Amino acid sequence: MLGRCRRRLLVASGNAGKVREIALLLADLPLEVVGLGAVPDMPELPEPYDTFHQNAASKAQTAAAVARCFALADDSGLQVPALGDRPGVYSSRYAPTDAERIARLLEEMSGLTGEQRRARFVCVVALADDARLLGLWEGVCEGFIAEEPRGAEGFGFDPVFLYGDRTFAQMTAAEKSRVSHRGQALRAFRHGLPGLLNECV
Ligand code: ITT
Repeated sequence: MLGRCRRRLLVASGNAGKVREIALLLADLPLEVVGLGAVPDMPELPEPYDTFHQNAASKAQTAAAVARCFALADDSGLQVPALGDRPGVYSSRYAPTDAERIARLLEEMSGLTGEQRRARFVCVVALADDARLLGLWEGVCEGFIAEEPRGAEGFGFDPVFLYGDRTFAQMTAAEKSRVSHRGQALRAFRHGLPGLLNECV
């Protein structure tokens, strides 16, 4: 039934930083990995839910139904326990730009020290085919929020996310992906993929 779409995987994300990381991690798959640019009539992919799982599933299912091929979506965000796990699933809507999101986070966390600066990134990736959800995979990465931004790599909150003694923005994409929430989720996805592709022939 799914043989027709076996070779094409749409990465259904409008976030260029995510797409770069996902493309790197899927580079050697026996699939043609394409971005949203390959599907000009794709509508906005809304995130109406308050869980990463539901939003990732919804984005993947909508994209796969429109593009009529496999679609992979990523819903992710930063949780800060001292802020009640905010901004969490609302991370991309926390402020209009990456710089403003970082400024707001540092402002909200001013006065917090030590363990109070703990944070975690969460990523859920979903795979769908023609509106049918095939699977969900999750990754979590624990760290701390730095007092000020450091580094120029990556995207989003990377300049303030401390993993060990470096921020994610001080790591190469390959170094970040070895430990990151997205790297973990995509490695789990890759592990499950051969079975899914066999089922889909
Ligand atoms: P798509 O829905 O089109 O994929 P988006 O940016 O709207 O793009 P999300 O709703 O999943 O995606 O929001 C994720 C936000 O969480 C993102 O904008 C960053 O602010 C933050 N984020 C997620 N993963 C990150 C990472 O690896 N490094 C830095 N910030 C990250």
